[in-house]
Amino acid sequence: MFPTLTRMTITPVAGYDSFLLNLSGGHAPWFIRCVVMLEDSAGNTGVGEIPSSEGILAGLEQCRDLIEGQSLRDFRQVLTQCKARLEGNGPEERGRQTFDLRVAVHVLTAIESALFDLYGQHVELPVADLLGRLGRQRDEVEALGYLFLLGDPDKTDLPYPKPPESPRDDWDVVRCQEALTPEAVVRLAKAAHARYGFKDFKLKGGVLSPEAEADCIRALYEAFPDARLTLDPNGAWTLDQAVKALNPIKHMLSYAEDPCGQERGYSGRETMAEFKRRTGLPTATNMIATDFKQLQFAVALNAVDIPLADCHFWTMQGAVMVGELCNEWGMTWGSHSNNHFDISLAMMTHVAAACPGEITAIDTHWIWQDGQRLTTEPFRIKGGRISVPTTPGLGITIDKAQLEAANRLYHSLEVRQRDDAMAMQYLIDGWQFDPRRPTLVRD
Ligand code: GKR
Ligand code: MG
Repeated sequence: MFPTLTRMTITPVAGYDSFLLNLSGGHAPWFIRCVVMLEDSAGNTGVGEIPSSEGILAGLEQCRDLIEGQSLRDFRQVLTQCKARLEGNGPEERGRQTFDLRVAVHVLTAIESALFDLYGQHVELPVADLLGRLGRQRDEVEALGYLFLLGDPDKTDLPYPKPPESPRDDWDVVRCQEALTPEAVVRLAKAAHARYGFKDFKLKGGVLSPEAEADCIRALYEAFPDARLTLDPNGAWTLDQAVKALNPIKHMLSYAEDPCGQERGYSGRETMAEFKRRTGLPTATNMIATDFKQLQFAVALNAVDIPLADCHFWTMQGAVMVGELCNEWGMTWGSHSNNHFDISLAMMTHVAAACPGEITAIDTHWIWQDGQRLTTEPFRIKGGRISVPTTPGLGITIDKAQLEAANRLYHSLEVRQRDDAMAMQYLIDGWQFDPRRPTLVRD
């Protein structure tokens, strides 16, 4: 006997963030997310976490009557109906920011996650065992150390987190301080390695000149010669700039993430294919293969080796489908991330655990949020790995007090959409986003 879905609760939340720089600007001291909780008549609760925006909150509301009152047995039909209703809102585009601005796919993922969590609890299986054709493929998921260049928080009057008076380790200190040089990047990597044991690192680029960012990779390579390294300028560079900056360091990189994008009448998929031909470097993307149609074109052009199929914008089942295709086609699955809480960490872990074949270490921003939590026991990164739980569902329990506090923080702010330009304007007067110009290159 399957329980009935009794109530959906939508809770926008906020957490604190450091002054992380990227092509979109500088992260504000807060990031916002949205938590969806579904209760059923058996007394269980399923959860999902996605980015938040007014469009996303409205999209979730739009699906409420398709969910509440339905049987958990029909959870796939519920998802199909929600998808159809959201598609009725019209086509959407990812946009040119570093982050994905679509509504429908995010909304669907939050509902999907909560439904899989409930279904898993009902049939007493972890979500990883339910996703995809093959179910769980691994008991541990590798994560990479996601490094950023950081702005100086003291150049703003914004409430960025400060190093604690008695820091637990160097990571507690460095994640709150300016980092704009190769030495500072290596210090971040060493501190993250000491706490989390990462074997691989990704540096977010699109901030300094391509050559200055290549120098950061040189320094990382010297410090961690065995790590899989990558650099991600979010398509800011021209094809020629990307080849010039990365060719000399290609032996240090395992792959290049979105090194170039659309230019002079050529699509990003075309320039990435040309980049691969000219450098021989494998490429990864979370910008030019973000749905199945785009993936088809990317594969046809041989533009991408590693689609970073973040479940938040592919759906959990969609991300695993990409993993299955990668496995069949000799490509490598990976996952992108944005700032997130521990519910998303659980979602990404289950998805990665269900992808067959060799996958690359998943992205996670969690190290920047570590210490903040919405669940009673966030998954931990140890030795660069996250254990996949064997408990039913997502294997997490919401900490109601923490959730309420994060919701209060959200309501105390006026932030309703991610905006990285606001903080950047403290560093450069009148700064505006330009998808083709690194954030600190403005002469
Ligand atoms: O958090 O600033 C950031 C990143 O730039 C993020 O917005 C990107 O979506 O992590 C992302 C990426 O790999 O492009
Ligand atoms: Mg990326």
